[in-house]
Amino acid sequence: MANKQSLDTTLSFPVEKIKKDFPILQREVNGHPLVYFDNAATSQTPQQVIDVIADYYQNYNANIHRGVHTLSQIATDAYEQAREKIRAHFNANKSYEIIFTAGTTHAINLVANGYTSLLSKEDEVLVSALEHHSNIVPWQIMCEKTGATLKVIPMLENGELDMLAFDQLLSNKTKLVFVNHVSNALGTINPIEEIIKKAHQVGAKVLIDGAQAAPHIQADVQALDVDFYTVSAHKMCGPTGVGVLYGKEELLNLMPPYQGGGEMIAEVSFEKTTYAGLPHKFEAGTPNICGGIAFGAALDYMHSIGFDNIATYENELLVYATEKLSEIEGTRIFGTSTDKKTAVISFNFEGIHPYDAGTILDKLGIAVRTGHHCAQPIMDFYAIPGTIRASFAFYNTKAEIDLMINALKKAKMMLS
Ligand code: 7TS
Repeated sequence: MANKQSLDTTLSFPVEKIKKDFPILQREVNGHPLVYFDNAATSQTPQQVIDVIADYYQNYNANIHRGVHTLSQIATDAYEQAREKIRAHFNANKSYEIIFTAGTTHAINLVANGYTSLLSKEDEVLVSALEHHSNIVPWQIMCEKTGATLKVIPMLENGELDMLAFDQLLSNKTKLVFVNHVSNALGTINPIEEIIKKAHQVGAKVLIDGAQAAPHIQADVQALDVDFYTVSAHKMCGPTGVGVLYGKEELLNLMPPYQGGGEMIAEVSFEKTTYAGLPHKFEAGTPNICGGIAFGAALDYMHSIGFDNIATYENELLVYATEKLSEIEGTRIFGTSTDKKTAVISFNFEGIHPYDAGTILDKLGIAVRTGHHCAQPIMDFYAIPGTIRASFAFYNTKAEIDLMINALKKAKMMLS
């Protein structure tokens, strides 16, 4: 414990105070204090956000955009205020360029569905080799329907994209490019500024999957000049089941609606239905009202800590964990730079299955993800079945990393 104290107080970042905001981090798992290193799968929720969720259901639960009654108006205002917070956070030009979705997967499917009516069989689209399945499969479905060709931007051994190959793949046939801002399996931060600029030079539009970047990096969609950007609230201290698609107004207007239903129409008759304007055209049905409001609260919480402070502190955790892990014999880390990475380490031990190591860690209260991380093409590239992935958040500590390192040494002894 003396070790823990001295390590944490050497940092100016008030991590011990921040940790207290997260009730779940006070619990034990399998008789050990929880060490939660599965933040890339989902982040934990601070009391400040839990309070907003409880307040919604205790005080103003109502459907939105449709009631004249007081509660409906309060809920509508809170939901639209959350949209405005999200707009400000990503520096979108207009709040109606922020479409509430169920998360990143839903947001990507919305765009893939929209472009199904805009592409033809002469067109090409490019996807990076570093993608989560949710930024691969919707485009495969879109290509099956349109006859457009899906081409892959390859990756390099160090976990970065092959940008020379990207240059060669781009042509005036390229209509769309899909890349994540940060790889969920490796943590690589992709050079999206360059990708967007080059894609625009040939007239292609770019969708950046920001699911893994958003908890660590504040993207400015106007400065990036990105066409579409997607995020999930549950990876940034918000609840599950809500996220956002940012899209440029003219592109959102070009796409037909994804789903039909209530609240997305201007007028309905059996002869002809006309659609509502943005954002409602893409928000059919009762949305996740409480989730949207809580997403706004989660952003407030993260801003109270500061995205720059978060990035600096998490990088310290990444450098520390990488150093400690590298000292264990037989460790192989995938995605090797620490300056172009968020705080994610994917690794293996020679001769040990990731699942077995992950199971022993769990017995010691340490949560990591093992497996292919919904990024099978990356595992195929390295010819491995999967990795052990430790993904850190700003409420994690070096002392917790020490616990993981000791547990890994134990697991290695037991399994080899
Ligand atoms: N894109 C990336 C880059 C992701 O990491 C994930 C989820 C998604 C899309 C899908 O997000 P959802 O909120 O719609 O499910 N990634 C992970 C992960 O790495 N472990 O569990 C989920």
